[in-house]
Amino acid sequence: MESDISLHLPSGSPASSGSLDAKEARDLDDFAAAVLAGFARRPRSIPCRFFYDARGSELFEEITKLDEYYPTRAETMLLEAHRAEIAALVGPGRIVVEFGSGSSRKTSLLLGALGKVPAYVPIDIAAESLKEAAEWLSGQHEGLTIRPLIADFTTTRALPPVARRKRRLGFFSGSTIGNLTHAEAASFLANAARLLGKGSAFLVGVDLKKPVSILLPAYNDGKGVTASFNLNLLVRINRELGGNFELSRFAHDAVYNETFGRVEMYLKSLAAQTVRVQGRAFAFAAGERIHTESSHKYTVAEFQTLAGAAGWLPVKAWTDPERLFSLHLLRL
Ligand code: AVI
Repeated sequence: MESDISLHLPSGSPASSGSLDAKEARDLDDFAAAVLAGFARRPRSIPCRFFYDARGSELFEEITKLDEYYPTRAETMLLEAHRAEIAALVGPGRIVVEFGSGSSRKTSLLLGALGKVPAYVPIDIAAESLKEAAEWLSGQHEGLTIRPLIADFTTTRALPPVARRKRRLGFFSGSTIGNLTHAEAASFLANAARLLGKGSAFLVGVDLKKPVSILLPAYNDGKGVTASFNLNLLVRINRELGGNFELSRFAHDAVYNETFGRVEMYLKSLAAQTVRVQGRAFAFAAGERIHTESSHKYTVAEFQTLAGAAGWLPVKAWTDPERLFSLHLLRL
């Protein structure tokens, strides 16, 4: 039997009407507005969601395979080691709702361990990666009903009808929650509680606080893949917004901010220079930095407190022997 995949768009969403070209135009407007607003502020910034154009997604895939970038490996190992226990704690017959289309490999491990899953609902704003992930998973799990939902998973208000019938298990992997501020993470967890509903469970992968000697190389690797990932934002501005950034005049910078418990990434101007974007001139001082990403790290207790404030009760948290990464099972 083949798997059953059909795309679901939230009713009334702008993406549910109009052509793909109209959607591309909206995405471009969104990018332009975010860059112009981010450059008008101090410190200057570009939201990290714009990393993931086709090239950025490829570079992120490369990052996940780097020796220095431990999170993907550590989380996959935790899932492999504890999937049977997770499945036993979660119980049978749950609809799986994934926030972000995620790494199909990790999702496949979870789906395989859970046995018969009534439906799988991945939620992501990026239609292309959603489609690719759904297609790959349908090849791995015969007969699986897949209902991808094209939506912003931080604010999704309703699930497709198929997901409303049974109890649900949410899945949010890769420590993507770390890319949200504490306030955004709190509001995401509260929204996820509303969306998944009473009786649901939630499996969340969260990167742990650890020595800077391990953290910083993960965001500043020897091969320079993370630097290319960061600088690709400028390539994207040049291509899509008529920018004239000279890549050799900016450098990748990653630092650990002890006060906020997060790795911060920046693009640093190597000289005093003026750059044009969409016909507007922006002067950069030598050494001035554009903030491009924060990646928050949590102790197990810190994350449980954050989740608890949104109504989630801890069931169990697993960590690896080196204490690199944590996997939290929560319930409502
Ligand atoms: C997607 N996210 C969890 C990654 C992280 O570790 O914050 C993005 C990333 N940025 C640089 N390397 C990886």
